[in-house]
Amino acid sequence: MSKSVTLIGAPIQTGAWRRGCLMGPDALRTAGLRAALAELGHDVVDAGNLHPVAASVPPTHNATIRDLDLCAGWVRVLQEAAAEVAPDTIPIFMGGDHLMAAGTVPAMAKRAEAAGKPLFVLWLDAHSDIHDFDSTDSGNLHGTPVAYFTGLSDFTPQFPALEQTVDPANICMIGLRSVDPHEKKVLAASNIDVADMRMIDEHGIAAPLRAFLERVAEADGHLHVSFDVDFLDPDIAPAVGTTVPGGATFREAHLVMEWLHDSGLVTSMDIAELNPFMDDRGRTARLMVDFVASLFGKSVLDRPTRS
Ligand code: 4U7
Ligand code: MN
Ligand code: MN
Ligand code: MN
Repeated sequence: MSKSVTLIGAPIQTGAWRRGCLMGPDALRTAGLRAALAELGHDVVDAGNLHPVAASVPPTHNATIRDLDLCAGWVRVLQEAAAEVAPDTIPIFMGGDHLMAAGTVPAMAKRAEAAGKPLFVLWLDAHSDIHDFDSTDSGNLHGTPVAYFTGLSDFTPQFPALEQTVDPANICMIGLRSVDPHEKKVLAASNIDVADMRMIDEHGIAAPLRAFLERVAEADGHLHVSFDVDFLDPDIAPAVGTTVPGGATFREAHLVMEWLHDSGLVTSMDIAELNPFMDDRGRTARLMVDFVASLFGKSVLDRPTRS
């Protein structure tokens, strides 16, 4: 089925310690994201890149936080721009570091609410990104978006107050393998559905995904997929700032994309943390294009592969 897809570049990099995510949107364009989706019969518009607006926000108690003003400006710009996305199109937000999700997810939660539906979030990541201004040890705000958009921690007045938060019970995290002590406590106390790499080794990646997709379908929800490139094993996807060994394999990630396509449930997506400066001849960017194409219907056979 042909879909309307809008590509939106979010070249934010101040949430990450290592610079380079700024080039993420252009690397995805160079790797042929638009053509790959158009070839599948989709109607694709590239809306270009968003630009940061300098904000001046009060300091937090934690003096280690990096680039707070620029980060806060980006969160606001992203929330406003994502709120403009037409209801009948699937936006692909091309990051940019993962703080982008502090802008995209709240806007998608509002969009779902306007359609009378709950928003579900599939978080594909090595990390849980559930720190807050006080708990972050690194001071890098790309480790915080989940605590913000769930309302589990208060990020005001630096980040906008949220009209619509995401119910932690509607979040599924797959691929975790680097979780800080504070994050472990928060996850243990929350009802976020978590499949860490050990669980994937023991039960396969399809089991937690299937259970989650069934829940989304049952609730007739919208589904936002937030794909942090470091979900993947660094051997296949070297273009990330923080490499964590033992990530998802090529086939595991493809299977997730294929299942997402078959579910027909995905209404929006982030591609986060692609750092082309760390890449090996564009290989990670091309790989990500291939994964997104699978999510949008690229398949091996032109017939159903399961009944
Ligand atoms: B990403 C980290 F300490 N938890 O807070 C931190 F391990 O968007 C990493 O998932 C955060 O890549 C990673 O800095 C953020 C660290
Ligand atoms: Mn992340
Ligand atoms: Mn990560
Ligand atoms: Mn990262």
